[in-house]
Amino acid sequence: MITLHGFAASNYYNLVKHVLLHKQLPFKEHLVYGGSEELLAISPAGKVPAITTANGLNISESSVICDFIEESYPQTPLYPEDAGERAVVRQIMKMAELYFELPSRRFIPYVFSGAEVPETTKAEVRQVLTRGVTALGSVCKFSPWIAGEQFTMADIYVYYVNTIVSAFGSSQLDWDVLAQVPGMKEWNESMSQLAIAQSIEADRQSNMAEFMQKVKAQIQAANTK
Ligand SMILES: N[C@@H](CCC(=O)N[C@@H](CS)C(=O)NCC(=O)O)C(=O)O
Repeated sequence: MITLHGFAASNYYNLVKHVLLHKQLPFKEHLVYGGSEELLAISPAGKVPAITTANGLNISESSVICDFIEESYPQTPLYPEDAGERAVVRQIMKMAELYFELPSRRFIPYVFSGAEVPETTKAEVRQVLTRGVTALGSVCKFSPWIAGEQFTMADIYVYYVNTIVSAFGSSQLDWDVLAQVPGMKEWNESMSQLAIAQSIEADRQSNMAEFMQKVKAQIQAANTK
């Protein structure tokens, strides 16, 4: 059986969990936070999520885990059969990671430490997000799913990326980023209604207080060094 390592407040953790639930694969959850030796032993970069496969192999990096799950458990496929269509799905995922997720994450250290975000950082993030808006606006179809008629890995991936983009877009940039991509808000709303998304959201909320305590403890430890 697969073990999923990490914590439910993580959007990356949640996207992998959504894939496992969508494919109805049995898995165990192992609660482990960033910055721990325990996590480093499983995930070489100390990042959440990681999985341990049924054969005992540890794998990290969300998109790599998604591909491993799809290749090992092809039932209820999440990628199209056609190589070109698969590339389009992966292109959407990569664009969401590079131009939506990663720039939005630049706010996290400031938000957690309570520091003011410099205007230069805000401008840089806005510039990369603008690239993402243009790119995703051009490749996403929302008819009804993000890459077209088939529900794919990109639907799951981008939905969890968007949790970060909308939270920080509104709180730090006063900008409704998702509204800039025609059709994205409506699609995002349909994704949020899925039973799997709702159960993952409930788990996320249950984990938030403990996760924030861990973050505060890490900041205090770093400040007293
Ligand atoms: N590239 C990684 C990023 C994962 C990531 O940034 N996870 C966060 C939690 S949402 C994390 O582990 N943060 C702890 C840290 O950066 O030390 C992936 O795609 O899985």
